[in-house]
Amino acid sequence: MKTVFSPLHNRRTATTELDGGILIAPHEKPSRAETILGRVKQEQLGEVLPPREYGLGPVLRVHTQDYVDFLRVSWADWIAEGKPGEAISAVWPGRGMRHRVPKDIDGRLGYYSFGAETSITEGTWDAVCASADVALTAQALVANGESAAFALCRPPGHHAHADLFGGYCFFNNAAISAQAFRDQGAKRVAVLDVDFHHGNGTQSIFYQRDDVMTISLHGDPDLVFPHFLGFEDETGEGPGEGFNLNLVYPPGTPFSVWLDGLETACARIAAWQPDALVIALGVDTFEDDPISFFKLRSADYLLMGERLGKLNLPTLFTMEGGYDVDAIGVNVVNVLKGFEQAR
Ligand code: OKS
Ligand code: MG
Ligand code: ZN
Repeated sequence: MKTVFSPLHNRRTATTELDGGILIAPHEKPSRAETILGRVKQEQLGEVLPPREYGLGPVLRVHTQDYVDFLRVSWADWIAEGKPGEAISAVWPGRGMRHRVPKDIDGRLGYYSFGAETSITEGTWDAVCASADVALTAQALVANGESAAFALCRPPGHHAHADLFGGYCFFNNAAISAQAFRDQGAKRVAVLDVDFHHGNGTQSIFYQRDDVMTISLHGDPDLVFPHFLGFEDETGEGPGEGFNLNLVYPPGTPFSVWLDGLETACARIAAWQPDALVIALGVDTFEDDPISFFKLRSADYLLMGERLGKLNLPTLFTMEGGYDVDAIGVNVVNVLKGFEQAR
């Protein structure tokens, strides 16, 4: 399987994440991508390619123009106001307040985000654009006949809505890619999110549509991020009714239990016979992940990949979460190797 990777991910080097009332060094850090790349090479998974540049056209198929414009200028606007730290929102439009875009940067940061853990920094825009290019380049490989490809995206994307950033995500690389498959003629596309967290952005973007099915397995949002979306009674809306599936699990969930959910997800996908599959691949389901509560072990990722491979669909993997950097390379590449073994 080919991997697409851009060194421009390094333009995102945030130094602050608001966590537990203090600013910590972000969990979502450059060494994550470098470690995965190292393991891809060590295991000789396949060729590593740089991305092509696609510009904002495919991004604007799922994100709003005003949101994209905001992201492009947010750092410059923050600096122009003479702010001393990284750009972090401290205010949001609460219940009963107006949902309109304010002029000042503090107001716009709140309007376009849903959390304070994700700071905007000098190179963030460059890295975000490169991450989407990585996804689109890998998507094109699959659209042009490769059986599968790995988009080593950083920053990740699955939490980003059409006009919201948060959860370390800015552009929703999985959603952008799913839409690209549609725009290139695929009739039905499934997005399966195996990251520990709910893929709230992806769900939201396709919630009213019957051409892109979204499924996510994740930790119970009653207990964990993103807190306000991802419950099992969210099944889609209007024409999208029945095209969203959330599979929610409690703290301590082992692979044996999680695999039941994957089986349910795979059965639903297989029955629908999509033309393409996008896997939002996070490995923060790992037992030693610092921010999550599932108990998957490194060997389990081989079996996960094997089950995904058995779907026998043209498959794009987009990299999402996973924060135990010591294990992230092994776990990610285990999924991809298991997948290939099943083909
Ligand atoms: C806040 C924790 C924020 C968690 C963000 C989750 C990022 C992630 N203290 N998404 O898949 O891994
Ligand atoms: Mg998930
Ligand atoms: Zn995650």
